[in-house]
Amino acid sequence: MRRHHIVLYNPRAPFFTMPLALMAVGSALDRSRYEVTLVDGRLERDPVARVLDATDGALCLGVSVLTGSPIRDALGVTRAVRARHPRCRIVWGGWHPSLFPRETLQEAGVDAVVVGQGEEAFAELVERFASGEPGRAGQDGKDEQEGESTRGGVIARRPTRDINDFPEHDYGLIAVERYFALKRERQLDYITSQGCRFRCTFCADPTVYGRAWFGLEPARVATELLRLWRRHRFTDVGFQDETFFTHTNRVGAIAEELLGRDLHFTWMATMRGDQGARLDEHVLLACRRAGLRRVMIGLESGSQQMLDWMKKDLKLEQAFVTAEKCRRHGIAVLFNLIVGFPDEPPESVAATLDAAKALRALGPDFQVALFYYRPYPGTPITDALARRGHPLPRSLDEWAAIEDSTSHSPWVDAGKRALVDRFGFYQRIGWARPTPWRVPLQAIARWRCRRDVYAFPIEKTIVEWVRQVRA
Ligand code: B12
Ligand code: SF4
Repeated sequence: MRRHHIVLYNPRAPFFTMPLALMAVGSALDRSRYEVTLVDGRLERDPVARVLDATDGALCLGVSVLTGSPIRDALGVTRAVRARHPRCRIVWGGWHPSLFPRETLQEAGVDAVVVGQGEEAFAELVERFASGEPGRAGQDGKDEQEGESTRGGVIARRPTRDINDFPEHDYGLIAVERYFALKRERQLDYITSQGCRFRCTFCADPTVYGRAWFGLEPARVATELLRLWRRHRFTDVGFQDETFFTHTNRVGAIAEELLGRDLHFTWMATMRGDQGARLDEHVLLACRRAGLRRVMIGLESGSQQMLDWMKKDLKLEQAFVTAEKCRRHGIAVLFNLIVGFPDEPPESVAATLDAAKALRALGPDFQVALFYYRPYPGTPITDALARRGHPLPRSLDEWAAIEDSTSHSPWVDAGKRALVDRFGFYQRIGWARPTPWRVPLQAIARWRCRRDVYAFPIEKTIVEWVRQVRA
């Protein structure tokens, strides 16, 4: 029997994390009936040409779309395929279409949107396309009405299921070695859970997954990683979960399973500031022995008032307890911080920079990354902004441009932006691992940070100039 061809497209993005979402939906298709090709825009010189070629005669193109610049790329590919291959059904899934299904269907090329978890919904859609049931494109585009859409097209949504019910992700869908080369390390990306139990008001996860959480069985994680390691010989794993450390017992069991299989690679995972503080010492030790080298913590703010406002549900002290515990066990930490929340007072920004300094001073293994707040959709903060009349993007094209300018986050004035940018530079240099050329600069950088003196940033200008000349 001839297999139908399904093409999956991952838009261009700044990093080379493996396209786990499309691997998940592609792996859930019946491969005896469907041939799956995954195209990643980040790996292609001309993504549109590559997708046009791949979709020639294909039944369906599935596109994974995050808010921001990936939308622009997704639109380009979608419009080109719609024009060249009008019979190929086009389905958008992922975070942005999940939050704006109806608006996404306004785009003429999109025939269907999958909201939330994609495995089951996409498999069902594809079955329907294959059998010619509703959702089938005519020569001139959409010709069927169904689901909740008002303009034609389908909105497919299935109750979130336990991810243990789904098949193993097929890494054969991607050119694993190319990702290793682009990342400049043999790091495999892997995900052990979906959803999050918390309720931070700047984050879309509670909206998309309704605070549900499902985690793979520890034995399955270790078995799959062992199989993957035999095939790909990676040296590190990046666990891309929202919060890997959600359940202490499960994390401990994963560590024990890895140790039991004598797996020798390091790994990094996401953690909340409070989770580390609560984590039993023996579990953290087991993780360390099993290869844990670094955790990434979204601390967001150094102001307790701000943390309470965004319902982060953690005490600042807990983040410091976590940091100290990690230091004792030789585990590096990257803290992500955000400034410029709506109406954030200057004292709160100052408190965040102070927390960043204190954490950074723990040693070169303790890094901080500072981001500016942006009103991403599907979050209570953004909804509140809309209610008070703050202008927000309205179309796909406008959401695509949200990262292009500062106009969507006007709560940081030019002065504060300069302060944060300069602080970011000096803290990076000041507490980085010393090298002969860095040492004199480090003394100045630390002095500046300690005293909050960032005027006339001549060292910053010189370093940036040298970097530019070298590039
Ligand atoms: C890896 C990652 C990235 C990578 C993208 C890698 C890639 N594939 O291109 C990078 C680092 C580039 C990235 C960027 C951004 N990211 Co990001 N990222 C993640 C992360 C950690 C993992 C994504 C993943 O692979 N998950 C595993 C898969 C299996 O789950 P999934 O993505 O939810 O996919 C399921 C469904 O969504 C659906 N689905 C997804 N795609 C498709 C496609 C089709 C056709 C179908 C049918 C279904 C479907 O089915 C999948 C299986 O159930 C998530 C957090 C998380 N753990 O999910 C954040 C997350 C997706 N990112 C987020 C954000 C905010 C961003 C940024 C907008 C901003 C930022 N500063 O990080 C930028 C995007 C803009 C840009 N310029 O690229 C938000 C999403 C918000 C949103 N509205 O898009 C998340 C959820 C983090 C969070 N909690 O806020 N990110
Ligand atoms: S920011 Fe992290 S902890 Fe908070 S709701 Fe989102 S995924 Fe969960």
